Amino acid sequence: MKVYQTQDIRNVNFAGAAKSGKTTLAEAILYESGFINRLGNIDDKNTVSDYRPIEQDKQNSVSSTVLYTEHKNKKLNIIDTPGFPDYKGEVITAMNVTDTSVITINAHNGVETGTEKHFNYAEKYGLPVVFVMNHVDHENINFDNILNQMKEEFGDKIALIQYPVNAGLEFNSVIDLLQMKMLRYPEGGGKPEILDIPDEEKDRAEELHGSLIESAAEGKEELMEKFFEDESLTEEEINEGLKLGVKNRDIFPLLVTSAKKNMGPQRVLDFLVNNVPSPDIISKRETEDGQKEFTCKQDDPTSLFIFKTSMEQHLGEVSFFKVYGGKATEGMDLISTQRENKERISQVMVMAGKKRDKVEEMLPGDIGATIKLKEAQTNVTLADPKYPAPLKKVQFPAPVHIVAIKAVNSSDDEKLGVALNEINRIDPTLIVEFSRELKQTLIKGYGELHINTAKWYIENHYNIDIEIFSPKIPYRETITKRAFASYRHKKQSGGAGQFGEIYIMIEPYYEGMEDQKDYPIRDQQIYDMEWGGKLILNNCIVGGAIDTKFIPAILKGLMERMEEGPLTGSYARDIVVNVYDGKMHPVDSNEVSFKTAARNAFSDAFKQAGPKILEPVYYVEVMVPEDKMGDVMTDLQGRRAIIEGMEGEGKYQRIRAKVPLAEMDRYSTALSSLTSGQAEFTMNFDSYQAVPGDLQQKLLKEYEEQQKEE
Ligand SMILES: Nc1nc2c(ncn2[C@@H]2O[C@H](COP(=O)(O)OP(=O)(O)OP(=O)(O)O)[C@@H](O)[C@H]2O)c(=O)[nH]1
Ligand SMILES: [Mg+2]
Repeated sequence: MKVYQTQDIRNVNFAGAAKSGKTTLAEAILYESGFINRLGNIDDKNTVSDYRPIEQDKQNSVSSTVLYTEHKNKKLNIIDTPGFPDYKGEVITAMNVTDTSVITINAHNGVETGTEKHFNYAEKYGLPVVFVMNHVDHENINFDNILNQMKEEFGDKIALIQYPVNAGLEFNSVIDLLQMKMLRYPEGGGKPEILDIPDEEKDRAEELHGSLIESAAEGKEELMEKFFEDESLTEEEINEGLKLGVKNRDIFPLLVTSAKKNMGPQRVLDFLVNNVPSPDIISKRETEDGQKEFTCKQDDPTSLFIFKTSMEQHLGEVSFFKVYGGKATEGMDLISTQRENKERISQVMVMAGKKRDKVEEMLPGDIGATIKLKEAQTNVTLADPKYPAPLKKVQFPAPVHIVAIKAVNSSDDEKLGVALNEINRIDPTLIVEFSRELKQTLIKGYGELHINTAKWYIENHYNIDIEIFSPKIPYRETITKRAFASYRHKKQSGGAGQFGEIYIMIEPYYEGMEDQKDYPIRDQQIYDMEWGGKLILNNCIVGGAIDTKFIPAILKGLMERMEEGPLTGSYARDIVVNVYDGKMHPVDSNEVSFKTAARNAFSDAFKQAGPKILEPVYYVEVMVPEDKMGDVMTDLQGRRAIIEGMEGEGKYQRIRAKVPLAEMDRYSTALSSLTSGQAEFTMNFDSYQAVPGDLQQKLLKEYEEQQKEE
């Protein structure tokens, strides 16, 4: 494969609502540019982009696919992204490493939530946008209606490049406002006949052509002058203005296709190659320390940013990168910023789904892949040893859907661990974590679909039977008032006996509290619990009733109970223990005896000290369209939420609330069905709060029963 100069490269992502036709459009573009000689489609499960078994099974994209082709001596790199909202991590990544976003709109559905969300991402990352109205071959398509919707959503920067003459089942023609011709596609699509605009379309075409010229001229003074003088511009001049307008996000061009019938993709291909900016003009990435901005220059130090990792049959782990500086050459040694270790680029490849080709070298702005890296993962930079600065990582929103997972057969535990690790390498937004506290493996993602994708891989690719269930809640235990207890541990069986006796008074700890005065404190130790809160141990023993050497054993006994709280076995927190008396035996007292005595005295005192179970409460923000607000509020109230406020933001309302974690189980699914996927939410840990009395009773009972079973 030949080496492309930076100015001859175009990097675009295909985004837009689920099923709007991104993969089908990509397929037609690959076909029209001669990259493939047979046009695949979704139904036949033979597209280049949806090549993974899971995608063929589900008939939708699950992961983004990097594609490339050549047209008019330009290299077009496409990242085809999956449209379902749970795969937003893939879209965000693609937006980070491409230079233009092609957003498809399903003419049958109009502007969808997914369209808006992806448009917002493009805005956030400063990417030019090209709209493609696809699916225009459905019955009852009203082009003008959708155009109005689009203008309402995305403003008046939309510039019509084409409009359909006969949208609907008979669709086969568009008026191309750049060429001022009618393009009529033959049965089966492909190359159109180029015809004069029919009389009945002339007025409309002229008017729209005029507006197109005007928007094209707007960005450039010379064009504006020329336009005023001649009242027109040539196709070349319009393209020049469009290019500038597109790059500056002043113009969002709109093209029209039926990707499935291959009517229109060829013009999209032409348009992209001619009108969207090359990486030298627009592509940039800062180093993490902000010291340097890489702008795809060859005389910069080599800097390859790994944005994606995939597992491929026969190849193993493949790392996709974008060259932000210098160039990538086969056999070069670079520094991986992950651990500042050496990584060799054994091969430089270009990939399009399963197809691949080798390249000798790759210049800045281009997108390629390599294999056999030792350990470098997604979001790592492979850099020139002389300038080993990591580039800024792609930032993902925090996961909001958490489940617990386990292998049905414990003999599969290790295999499951390997599988989960690989899944996380491929999709860094699926976070896997073993909770020591809950003794559960947790997977965190963006929603049920996201988790089910992992499940599919584990069951079908790794062949492991698994169970997915709601995770336990990390409750805490504490006390609300003083209590006394004593415990005598005494054992005489055969040889050496055991004896330890202890008297304690416990009290709730709170920030800024004063030490109790009833028992003079001889020594105080303060421990910060790993899980939050404190344990304070006051040694108030007088007259050597218990030898100081037994204090560590007492502490150990207390800690064991802090770790496994007396009420429900959850972590305990914020407790002051005053040890004020005890007894020893000259021969039988030892560490075990005092540890046991401390454990039991602590448990007894705890249960009398107005014990409370605390639950984690999260700060939740929901963005919801105004008309769905009532339903979402009612639902939140049913989840014991405390609403803290709401504010309007455009046509959305932002609801701020505090909600117990126990009530947030599968909230993403509930919210999505309440609002037809139009709402979004974030959640972050806020604090621990006492659970209501009835819930406490229920939890106590559950624990009691569980103890009986064990
Ligand atoms: N009638 C018609 N069907 C289309 C058109 N484009 C795509 N389709 C069909 O619509 C469905 C979705 O197409 P895809 O190409 O998978 O859409 P996508 O946007 O890649 O979907 P996701 O990746 O899942 O978001 C498939 O069944 C396609 O065959 C079109 O222009 N007209
Ligand atoms: Mg797709």
